[in-house]
Amino acid sequence: MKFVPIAGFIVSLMMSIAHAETIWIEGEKPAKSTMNRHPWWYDQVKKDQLSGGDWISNFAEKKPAGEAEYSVTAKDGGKFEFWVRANPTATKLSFRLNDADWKPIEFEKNARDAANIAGDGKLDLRFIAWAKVGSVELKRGANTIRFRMHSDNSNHGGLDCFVLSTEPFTPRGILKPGETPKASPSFDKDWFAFDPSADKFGSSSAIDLRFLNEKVAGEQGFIAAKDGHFVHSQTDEPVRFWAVNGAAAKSRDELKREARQLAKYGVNLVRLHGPMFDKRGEVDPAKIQRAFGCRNEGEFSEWSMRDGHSWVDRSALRFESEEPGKPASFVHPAMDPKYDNKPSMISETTWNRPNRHRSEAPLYLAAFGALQDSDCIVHFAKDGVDWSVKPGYFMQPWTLTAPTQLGQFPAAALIYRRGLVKTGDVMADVTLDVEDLLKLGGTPLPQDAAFDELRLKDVSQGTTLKPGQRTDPLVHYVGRT
Ligand SMILES: [Ca+2]
Repeated sequence: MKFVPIAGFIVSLMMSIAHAETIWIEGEKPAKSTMNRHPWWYDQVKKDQLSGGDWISNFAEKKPAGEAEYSVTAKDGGKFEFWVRANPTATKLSFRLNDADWKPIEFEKNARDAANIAGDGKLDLRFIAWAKVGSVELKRGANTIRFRMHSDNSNHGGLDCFVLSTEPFTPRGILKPGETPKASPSFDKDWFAFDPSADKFGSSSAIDLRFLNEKVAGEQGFIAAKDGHFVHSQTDEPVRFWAVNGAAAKSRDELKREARQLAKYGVNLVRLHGPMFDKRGEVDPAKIQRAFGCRNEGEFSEWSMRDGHSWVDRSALRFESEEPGKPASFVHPAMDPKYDNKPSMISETTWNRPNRHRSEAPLYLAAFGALQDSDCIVHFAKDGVDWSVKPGYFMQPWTLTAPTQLGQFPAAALIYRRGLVKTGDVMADVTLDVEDLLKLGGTPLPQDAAFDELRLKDVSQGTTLKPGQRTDPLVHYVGRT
């Protein structure tokens, strides 16, 4: 009898191995098709950016919607994640599984990993993106999937491939699960592609910090301010917040996955970027629902490098000046004074890309945040759920889901939240006159770093303090202020 549990375990293991199945089908290989390709424009795309070197497309002004049918064989049948790689731009694409009704595929909320594939590089309709269609039930053996392209403009559309998988699938361009990208020949031999497979959030992970958070946020009551810190109001237990601006997910499914990812990496607060209240200042539940359920406005901006902007590699650890060769600049957003014994929060900060020193950020903020006893540090910005250089179509300066940032979060969050760097003594205690402050009279503490170009516009000119009146800015690196 004592062998039974082991045998049972082996059988269940075998079943789970047998069940894992990923089916990848090329759009350009249908069993039947009524698509009309547009030979000299719409179908002129960069074939090397398409799986299998081609897609199936439809663009025909006076013809009915294009349809293509595919045979799909599932070894065991059951529940599959369903993904398509298709043109997301002003398209209408529907699918029909076996004898079920036609269903539209939602690209607006779900498009991921988007790329312009126009052969001539023009910004027109010719794009490609992955989208998770949802979860479907496949029969054991033969199934049929049909796609219909019925866009308002000439029924246009393009389908590169589609995937059905019993395991979590992460889109990575034309790479199939388990495939590695070709290393660029210019790469040093010590470099390797950072390309982890989809996270299954298994219990064997050594870096999972989910246990640091409550089971459900608010279990120990609302967060309150007490003795200069945040506490759980029912227990008075102090709490520091390692936070991100986000979240990036646009659908409920994805948000669930992202919330789990954030908890794993040590995050315990998400800052919603935008007003969650109405004109009277009352909380608007619809806005909160939208923010959590589907939309995250303001995250998908374009790469913001304009006339007059420059790019300098600066190490914050060395206080390097904005202008190379100039004296060190002892200002930094991590410098965090506490005011009037209230909890203190750095509401958004990061090391922007491009910058070779970006990997300093998480450990720097964790160590000096803990030393200064900051109560919350919000990292800007969680703009993608998956590891990606470009979470949206454009590259952004602050993408967090990168090895240099989120990749270091487990260690950094632990240092900060657990106080593994000890809180320093009070090094400067400054009494300020409220009237002076209201006149923006400034303080002897260095505040320069708290201003970016947007905030500086609100400050009246001529408030700079004279040399000798300032507290040594390095005070922030030895203790509290
Ligand atoms: Ca293809």
